[in-house]
Amino acid sequence: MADAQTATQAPTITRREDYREPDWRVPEIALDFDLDPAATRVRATLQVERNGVHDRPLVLDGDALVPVSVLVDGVEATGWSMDGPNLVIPLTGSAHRIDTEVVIAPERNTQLQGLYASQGMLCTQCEAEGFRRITFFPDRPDVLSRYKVRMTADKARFPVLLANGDPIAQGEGADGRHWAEWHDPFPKPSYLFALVAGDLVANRGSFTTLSGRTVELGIWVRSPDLAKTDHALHALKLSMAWDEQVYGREYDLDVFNIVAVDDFNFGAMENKGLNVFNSRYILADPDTATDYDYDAIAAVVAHEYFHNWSGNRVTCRDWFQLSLKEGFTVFRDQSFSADQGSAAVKRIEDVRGLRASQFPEDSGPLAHPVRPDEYIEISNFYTATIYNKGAEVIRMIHTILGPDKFRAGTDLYFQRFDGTAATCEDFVASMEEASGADLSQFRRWYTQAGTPRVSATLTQEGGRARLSLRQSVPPTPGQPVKEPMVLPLKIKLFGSFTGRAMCDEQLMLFKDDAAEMVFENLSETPVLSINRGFSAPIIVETNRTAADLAFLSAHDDDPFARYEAMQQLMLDTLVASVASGSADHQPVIDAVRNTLTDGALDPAFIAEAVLLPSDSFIGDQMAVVDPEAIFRARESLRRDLGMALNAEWRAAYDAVRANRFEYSPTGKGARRIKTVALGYIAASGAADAAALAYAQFEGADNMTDRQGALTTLASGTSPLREQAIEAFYQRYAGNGLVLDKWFQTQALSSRDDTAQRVEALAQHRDFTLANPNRARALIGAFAVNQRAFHDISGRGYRFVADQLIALDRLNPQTAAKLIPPLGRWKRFDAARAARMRAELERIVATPGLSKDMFEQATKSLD
Ligand code: 0A1
Ligand code: ZN
Repeated sequence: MADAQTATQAPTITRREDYREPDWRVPEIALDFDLDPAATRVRATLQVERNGVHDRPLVLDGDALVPVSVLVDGVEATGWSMDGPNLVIPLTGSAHRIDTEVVIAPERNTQLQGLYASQGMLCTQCEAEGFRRITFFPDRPDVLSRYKVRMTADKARFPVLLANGDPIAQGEGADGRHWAEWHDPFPKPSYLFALVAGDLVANRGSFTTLSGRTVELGIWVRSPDLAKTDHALHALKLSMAWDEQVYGREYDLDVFNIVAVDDFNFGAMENKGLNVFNSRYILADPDTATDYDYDAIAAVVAHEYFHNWSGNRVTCRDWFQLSLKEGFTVFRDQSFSADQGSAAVKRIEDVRGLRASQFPEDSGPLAHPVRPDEYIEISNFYTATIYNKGAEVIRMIHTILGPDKFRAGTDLYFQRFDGTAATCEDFVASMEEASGADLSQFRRWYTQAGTPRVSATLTQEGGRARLSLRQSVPPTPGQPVKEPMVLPLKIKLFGSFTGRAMCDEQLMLFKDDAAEMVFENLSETPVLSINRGFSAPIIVETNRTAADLAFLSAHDDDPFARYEAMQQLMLDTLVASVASGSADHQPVIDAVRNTLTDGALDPAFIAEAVLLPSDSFIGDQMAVVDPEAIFRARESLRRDLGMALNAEWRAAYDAVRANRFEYSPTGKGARRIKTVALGYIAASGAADAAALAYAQFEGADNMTDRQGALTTLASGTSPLREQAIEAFYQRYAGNGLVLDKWFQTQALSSRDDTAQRVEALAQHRDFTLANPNRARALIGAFAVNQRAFHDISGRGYRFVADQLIALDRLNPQTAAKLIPPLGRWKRFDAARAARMRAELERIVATPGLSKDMFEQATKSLD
């Protein structure tokens, strides 16, 4: 394996402070591909220019490439040498033409970086450092070039040939081969290069831009999938219009193509004019995709499209600046999705996601700042911190500046840095310059890791209330001591008697270790609503009672705060129950009844609000996680909620039971509440629950209802469980994306025997580690099933480690992403911690381990 290294070799650490401008620039590159899965010949012509005055040679990055020929200014070169994987060419002048030729084997590329084969097509993935697996090049984001690409391939196998930019010419060659040429007029870094060759068909559309230009759109898939592309095409058009309206950003080429591929390490990739997508984020029809899938498709299509400006037109100077494009673009796609449906529900989903993935990362061994200081393998830094915390940082700037000044800031940023490779500092400075705000202390959000904690205490004396705040940021690896952060806190008080607001919402910028806020002339006892809308990505502890929380869950006028109050009430109850073996469930039952029967509320919001926090989020609140006690406490509360509100759940269920599928906010809300209600009916132990679930499973006219029913059955003990699992498998045999759901649903089951069943599923004929979606569906899902993974026997740890060691040989990037659950050993009891560490040590000791895995596993042992 190319980037294999043994654990004994010292890893190369790349540091942000070592950044230096490139020695050579490459304003032009022409690539000529003779495509063949077994042996693709790549000829590259680079126009190189010396950058500044120096005598350093041209160093071209390579990864597992062997030069067939090297020419300098048209003449066979002799002075070149290899420095490890890289090609070093001494040059005397200030500008030269370099020609290289290599041969690569896409069909043997199991890493899925560079040029690879997937289901009969050839495609590329170059971010972050995949281009060097295709040709020798200064593979760093601050080298921007204009690309001309020519592809030749067998016409029958690869009738469609796509690359970045606009199509220029095409024609027939000899022996059944044909060719096509594409030119991209916009200078771009190599990580945005893409080509695709395959037997594909397109769902075509067009979009007329703000200034009246027509853009031809194409969603390219294999022909059986064509009927599943309308939703993605529609989402693309909505995204193009939204970016014009909200950010004034217009698309710039004549064509915009998206290609769906089945084997893909991440979600999708924003290559200029030629986005390549994991097919799970393109293909949808009601029978095979859930509402969650539909929403995710729209969000990812938007995300990749928005990168055309935030990422492509303005790119990153180096990979430490990754959040410059990712945090900003996630904020943009979140805002887009919020504008398409319920903004409140979207915010709840985003915060739930942040708490499930970023908060644990920020409190564990892999914690790093939004702008990291060093890395061994950059692929390991495509994290929830860079993406989701990065988005929260941009959201806070938006909150502090307000929408108009924020927009003035982004206009300035895009105008000033268009066509360049910029830094996070450039972004923040643009925001300051356009708004007049001082963001100096705010910059700590880019440099300090760890989730800030705020304790908020409200005390009352007569008509006056005093809010006392304290903040702290916990130590993280390499950062033992932290400075106070700027925390934008949205705050409001409500009267506990009338339920009325006692003041307008205040935006407090909390900047010091401690602060106070005084409220005068209060006519009744106030209840505190704080961090409304989740205005800062922090953990807040308050002195609010169960009664205060129940009150807010019914009266707060900010839907997020209302949801949050309910979550906190549930969490306090569950944590008390884990600690003492039981707790008073009545306040939760009353609050849930109140919300569930409030006819003024959006059903989609109700469905979110009445869901209990996950096992792992409950675990995150505890000093030592006890997976069994958490599971018992949660099941007990679920059962009591199910029984006490039996009539209400059934009424909610019956109200939407006969709905026909419609993809709309109302339709989605109805389906969501339906499956949540079904879950509670099953939790109550009702005799008819399995039959009800099976009827929903069988009669469903959409995947949301069908998978929802399967999920309920999969955690139960009814014989209908096996029947449903088998029927689902038969119905969707051959549909890879739906089979992923089949594996995932079983891996997430809360049954006692999940670990055994998952081990058996790993032997199933449809299981393969070669497809990242399939590996994530079984191994990734199982590793976040807190109860099953942390089985005291340690079999869950052993199984995951075995799988990751095997996966690392094929696909280090995907394997390394699945390490974090094992790295959480410090949060568990001594017996579990020892077993988890033992598996990490076994991984580190594996001969030929990739540097991706080496970095994740060794850091996780610290
Ligand atoms: N830039 C993409 C994410 C991405 C990163 C790396 C990849 O391959 C190793 C693929 C995609 C995005 O933000 O969508
Ligand atoms: Zn992105």
